Amino acid sequence: PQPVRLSDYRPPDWLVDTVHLDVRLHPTATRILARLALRPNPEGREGSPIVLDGDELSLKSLTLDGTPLAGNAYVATASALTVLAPPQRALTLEIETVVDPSANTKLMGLYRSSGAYCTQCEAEGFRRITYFPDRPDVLAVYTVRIEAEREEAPVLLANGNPVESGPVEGTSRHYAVWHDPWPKPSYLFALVGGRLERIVEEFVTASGRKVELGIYVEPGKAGRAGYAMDALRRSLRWDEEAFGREYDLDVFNIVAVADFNMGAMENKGLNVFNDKYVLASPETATDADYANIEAIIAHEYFHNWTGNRITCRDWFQLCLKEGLTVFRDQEFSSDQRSRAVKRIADVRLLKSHQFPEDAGPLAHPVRPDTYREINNFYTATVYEKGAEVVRMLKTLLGEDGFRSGMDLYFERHDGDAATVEDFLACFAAAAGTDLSQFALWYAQSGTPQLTVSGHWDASARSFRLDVEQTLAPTPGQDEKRPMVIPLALGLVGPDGRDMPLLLDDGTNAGRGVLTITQPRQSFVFRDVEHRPVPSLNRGFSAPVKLVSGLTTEDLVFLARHDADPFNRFDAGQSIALAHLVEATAAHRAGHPLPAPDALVAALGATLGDASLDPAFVAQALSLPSESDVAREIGGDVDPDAIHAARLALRRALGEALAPALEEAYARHALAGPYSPDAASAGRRALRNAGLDLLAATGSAEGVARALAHFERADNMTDRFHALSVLAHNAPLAREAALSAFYERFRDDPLVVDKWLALQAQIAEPGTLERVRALAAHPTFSWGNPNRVRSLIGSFASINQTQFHRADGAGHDFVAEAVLELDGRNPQVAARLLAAFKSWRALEPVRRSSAERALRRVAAREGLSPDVADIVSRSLD
Ligand code: B3K
Ligand code: ZN
Repeated sequence: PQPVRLSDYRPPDWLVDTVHLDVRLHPTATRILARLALRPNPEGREGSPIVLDGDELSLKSLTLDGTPLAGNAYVATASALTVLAPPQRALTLEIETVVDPSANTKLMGLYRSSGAYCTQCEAEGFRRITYFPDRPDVLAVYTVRIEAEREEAPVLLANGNPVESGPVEGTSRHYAVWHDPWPKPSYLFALVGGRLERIVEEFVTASGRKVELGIYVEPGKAGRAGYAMDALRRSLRWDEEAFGREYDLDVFNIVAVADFNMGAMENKGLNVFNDKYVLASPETATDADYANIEAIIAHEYFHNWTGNRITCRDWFQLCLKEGLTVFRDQEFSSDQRSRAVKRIADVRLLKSHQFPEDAGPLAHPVRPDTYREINNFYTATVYEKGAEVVRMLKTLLGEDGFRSGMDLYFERHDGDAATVEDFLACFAAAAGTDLSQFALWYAQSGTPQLTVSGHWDASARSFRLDVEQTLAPTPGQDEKRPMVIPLALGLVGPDGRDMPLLLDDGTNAGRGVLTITQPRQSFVFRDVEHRPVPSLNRGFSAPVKLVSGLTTEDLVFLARHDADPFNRFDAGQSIALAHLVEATAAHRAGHPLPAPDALVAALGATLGDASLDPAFVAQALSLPSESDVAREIGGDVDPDAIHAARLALRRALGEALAPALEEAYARHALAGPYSPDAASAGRRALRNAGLDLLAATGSAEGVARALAHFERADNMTDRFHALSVLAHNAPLAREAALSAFYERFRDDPLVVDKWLALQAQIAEPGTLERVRALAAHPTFSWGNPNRVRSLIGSFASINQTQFHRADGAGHDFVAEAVLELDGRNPQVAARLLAAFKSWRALEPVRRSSAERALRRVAAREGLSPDVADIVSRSLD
């Protein structure tokens, strides 16, 4: 397909005011009658034909204002319906199409999951249901009538409010009519029909409106929807309190389905979810699952304002809804849990997913300016870096400036299909500042590097910081301009306390944030009595790679004393990362590995500090991942050497810290029934981090402790964590534990997913064979995205040593899997292929095997646009 360019944007020629859909559900032949009230757009091109998008559609009938159109008055293909010379006035088209939901393996448009009918329309799925101007700047009011066999689909849902329902007289069928008063783009359309069970609660909004909250799940699973309901209720309340946003319909429904291409979808008033992010019970879900459910329920709900009431003008503006909504869900989780720990987790995710994307062939700006397949742009860059850009805006403008900008955005653009420029203009106006340089964060891809050095002048009692920013070229962007970088910092004195920040011009470094705008800048602080240790980029105030030149002693000091919890955590990680890079090089050179004394000192202090939140300590104990180390090394990467270095470090820490880890393990044992709250989860996380390091030593006690933990566990967090400790550290105890786990949960697909994912991550040469065998296991299905992501996705994106096997068999296997999947579900296939994104950073042997595998994919005839796009950018 031809690339689409932002610079080619033109307003639609025709607008749609109302849509009436009449949908007769049938397993293989669902009939859709669409009545569209169209009118020429005064801002479009005069006299233009009506061009409607389609995808694998066949037209059954077509009328204009009630009269069938002559065969020469229109052209209908599978991908478009063109009315050639329509009267240039308001008119009504009635379009009849028939689709086969049972044959829809792409899971876009109308499809079936466990027998139920459901839809997914973002980004371009509505055109698989009916011909339509399927673009986000065409907003219409929808009325939907759904009809189905009562037996097959007793529940019938669509967007908006229920209007009427009843039997279809004289038949075994029934119907329901839904009306959504809020104009919306077609990508927010949804309908559901099926045999579903519901939990329901009433919510009263701030202004006293009553809203019925419903969560629909497969029969028998309602008992696992309670936590999602609780999270939903808290989300509605939080958006009122934190952003002044109220819900705007009489009902809010969530439907959980087992077959879903991503996490969830924010359809107006009818969110459809991957059931992985709805269903939870202590026996089946881990603390991490609970936290994800809370965050995703919130995220989709928050889209009601940032995405639905204000939508995107075109798909280039995707970050306008996604980055902003991720920022909002991060803030929600921070308020519900520990802000510091949430920030640590978010930055870990950003560094592990977005930084490599930004450093490889798939790098693209937060707002891309060209795409061939929009579904490939639901990326860590658009979502997570997009959220960081909003966070920087808040840091730069301050709490009040940011809130005024948001208020203005909601006021000015409610009902609009808006752009990034519209969004920034609200903040510029509200805060009276110029944001044109800041806007480069949306346009320039790549991770800026900030090199900072500090110089203390004892006689002048001053401290100078020299700051240099650079941004390396990325695909399509050879020249870069300097960015606006909010650098939050503190100067930590010898007593561990922050010193006052007085710039030499007498001004206070406002709120502890320096604003970097130039390639090179210096800042001089006065009245600095002692040599400080600068704590830079506090709270990760900007998504940059910081090169600070701090010594290991400085980092150990910050790990003990920094008042900023993020930097306190990060200091320990920096020590670990530097150690791992050095140890990897030593391993490759056949030299003895260095001793991790500094890290032992830092972590020993952290473990010994009873004032710290256990969840924080658990984060501190969890080392940078193998791919974090690979990213830090940057090129000529040997995953086996990284693995060996990391394993040796875990062993050394387990040995050196054994007494403290054992003590923490004992002290944080919880009594009483499982509760998913953040404090309890933090204690479990700390115990489990200890369990892991103690077992990494390979000692009999370490393994026995993990085995006992596994056998005594009364919740999935403990049970699964112990299983994973055994799987990674205790080859002899592993198989029995894995089969016991499987036997216990074999009928629970979401738990079986954990079992699949864990086995795919074992860093041993036998894993590839194991994964092949599991792909043939009756529990696996290429048709279910959760199964595929658990088994094949985990192997490719987490198991660095086995995916990147030196003999190339891992690369070949994933390439084959991509090709196998592509005929069935291109979106899932393309996502899997993106696991190759850092292939150029590998050492030469693995690098050429990755390239061979990519070329094999590229050579296949008839690739989907999704896979063709990823493979061609990967090889560019
Ligand atoms: N907006 C959806 C993602 C749609 C992905 C389409 N390929 C979920 C979300 O971000 O909330
Ligand atoms: Zn979203």
